[in-house]
Amino acid sequence: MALSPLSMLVVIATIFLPSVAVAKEFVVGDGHGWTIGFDYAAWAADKTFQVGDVLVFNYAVGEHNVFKVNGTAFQSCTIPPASEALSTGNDRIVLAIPGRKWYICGVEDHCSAGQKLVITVQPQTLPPTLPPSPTPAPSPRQHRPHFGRWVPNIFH
Ligand SMILES: *[C@@H]1O[C@H](CO)[C@@H](O)[C@H](O)[C@H]1NC(C)=O
Ligand SMILES: [Cu+2]
Repeated sequence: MALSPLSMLVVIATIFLPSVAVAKEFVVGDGHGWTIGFDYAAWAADKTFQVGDVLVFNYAVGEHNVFKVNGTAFQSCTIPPASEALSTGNDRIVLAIPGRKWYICGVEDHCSAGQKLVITVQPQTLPPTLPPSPTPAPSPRQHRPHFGRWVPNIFH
């Protein structure tokens, strides 16, 4: 039985799809959002964060904000300059690099009151299975042969 081009596409997609890591979106605090009086350590405890996933911080504009800080500032609740704050009320952070990531609220004493989140971002566990795109070695520019002997440079 011959497969139509469309069927082939479906077959190929079916083979490759399960191996493509699907980026997840994490709404920090779920329905509670980014606020005080919520246990973000417990929230994060049962979750696995991977490169490519997205954190979404939801809060009323002006009531909170988001600073990405290092572990030291996280522990001591040292608030960075206001210019570094995310403050849209719907801040999306793409987790691009594996490792530990720390986020705090810089409004009043919210950080000390527990409005802080630390997560560990895992590298993508599933390596891409798509064949690597060929990277042809740069070929030196060839002199164009005379009429009748022209060969495309790309085949050299
Ligand atoms: C952590 O961040 C603070 C404030 O931004 C900075 O002063 C300090 O040097 C940083 N510490 C490390 C270990 O990077
Ligand atoms: Cu806050």
